[in-house]
Amino acid sequence: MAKALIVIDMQNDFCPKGALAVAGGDQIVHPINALMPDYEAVILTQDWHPAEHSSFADNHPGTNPFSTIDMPYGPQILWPRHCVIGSDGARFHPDLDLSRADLVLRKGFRPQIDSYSAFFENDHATPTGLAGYLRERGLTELCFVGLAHDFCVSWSAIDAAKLGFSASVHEAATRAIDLDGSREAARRAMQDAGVALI
Ligand code: VGL
Ligand code: ZN
Repeated sequence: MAKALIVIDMQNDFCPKGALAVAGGDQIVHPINALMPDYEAVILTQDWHPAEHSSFADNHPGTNPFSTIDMPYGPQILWPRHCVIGSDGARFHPDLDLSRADLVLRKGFRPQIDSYSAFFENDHATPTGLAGYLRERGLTELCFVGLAHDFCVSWSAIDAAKLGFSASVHEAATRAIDLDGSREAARRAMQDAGVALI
């Protein structure tokens, strides 16, 4: 049983001064680097949106960031424009140790659908391919860290548990957006799904 550390979206736009800054997002970079040697594999995800992405509020005239719209796949929170393909905001935090990353998985690149989870787009059906990669390598114990606790980290960890992986979240190496109590809701949903919070 091999263990993988899955580092979610440690990108400039989710760190202070970024377009969708998560409070304290930069404080977890060094703790994440320090965890890497304890794992057989390190995988990084990168939020990676085209300019016309449907999760950006400014692509829906008359809407405001952090409001919710109905998309064919369900409700979608509209975000400030962030992690645009090729932009500085989409780059990894400069202090993140990239040298041990076996795989960089990009997600959210289809204009018409968002992808919080590292495993599925927000329709909960379109796979990213990560589950197959992990299974082929025998990586069955997954620990999730990174940003944001209550969106991409929790959605990824819950999908991992549903797919039959052993899933944990190292909470000290995450930070939350915390929109309308979303941090506590995410903690409960993870516990209900069998994700270990450590
Ligand atoms: C994320 C909102 C929009 C995240 C990504 O990484 O948690 N949140 N895109
Ligand atoms: Zn995004």
